[in-house]
Amino acid sequence: MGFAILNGKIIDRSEAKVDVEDRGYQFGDGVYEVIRVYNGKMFTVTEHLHRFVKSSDSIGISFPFSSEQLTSLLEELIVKNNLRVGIIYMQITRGVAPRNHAFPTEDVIPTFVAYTKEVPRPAESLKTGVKTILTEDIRWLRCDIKSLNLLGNLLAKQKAAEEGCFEAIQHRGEDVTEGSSSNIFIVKNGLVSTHPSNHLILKGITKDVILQLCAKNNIPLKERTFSLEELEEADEVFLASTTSEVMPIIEIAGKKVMDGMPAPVTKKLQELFVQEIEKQCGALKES
Ligand code: DCS
Repeated sequence: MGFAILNGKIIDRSEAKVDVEDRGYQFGDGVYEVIRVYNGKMFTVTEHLHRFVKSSDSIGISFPFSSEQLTSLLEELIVKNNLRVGIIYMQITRGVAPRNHAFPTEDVIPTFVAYTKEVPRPAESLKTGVKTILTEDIRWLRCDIKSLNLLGNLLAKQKAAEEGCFEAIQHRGEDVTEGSSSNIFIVKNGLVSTHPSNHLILKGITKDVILQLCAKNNIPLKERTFSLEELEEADEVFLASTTSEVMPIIEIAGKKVMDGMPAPVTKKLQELFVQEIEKQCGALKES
């Protein structure tokens, strides 16, 4: 099982226990992050920690570490767990207090937990692409906070799983927002479009890397809301997330995207994304 971090200490993972009155357990009163690890090195760690602190601040949990402290703790955890390719999952909750919806009035120590998991790169799906469904976005209006409350996302992903699909593309009425655990991009006549980073979606770190790669490589990109009709008529569609990287979408609600094969702009961005990983984490093994 390896080791985990509980409130700043690295301990045996089997000893990392949560109180029944932890507010994360009872209310989902907390925030989380997932960081990719390649070759034992964290990818875009600064960006993830920045978003973690921002999510935490936005619900009034004061972050108990400096970014430098947390980075070195996470590095230590990777070494102790001998993690090469995988993820770090971490979360912070408001802490343990007698159950009451309102925040505790006395000082409560937030509960911080982190652990690692081996997760290979999804080599096969990156090559062939994945299938998706469409579902109404029923989530709250602060999707920019990486909250532990994921019920809307879970119901969407479960619906996808039941239909043998990898992801659910959510929409509010006619407007496409994002996947249940990813950001969604379309390509039409060479222009890449993705939902603006506002309260309706999570500002993905992978999305931000793609935005920078497009800017640097003269690939036209616009952050704008696009419709279900535009999604249906797109030349290419792909999703982006920490675990899935730049993942081609080849089918939506039973209909093929063009000829149902990963297409040139998506493939170009996959190539540029791998170069970015290799810049930060060293060469990736051919899989
Ligand atoms: N949108 C939602 C709702 C997400 O949950 C995620 C990632 C993203 C977008 C993409 O963000 P990143 O590019 O920063 O990963 N969700 C994480 C998760 O829950 N597991 O892995 C990634």
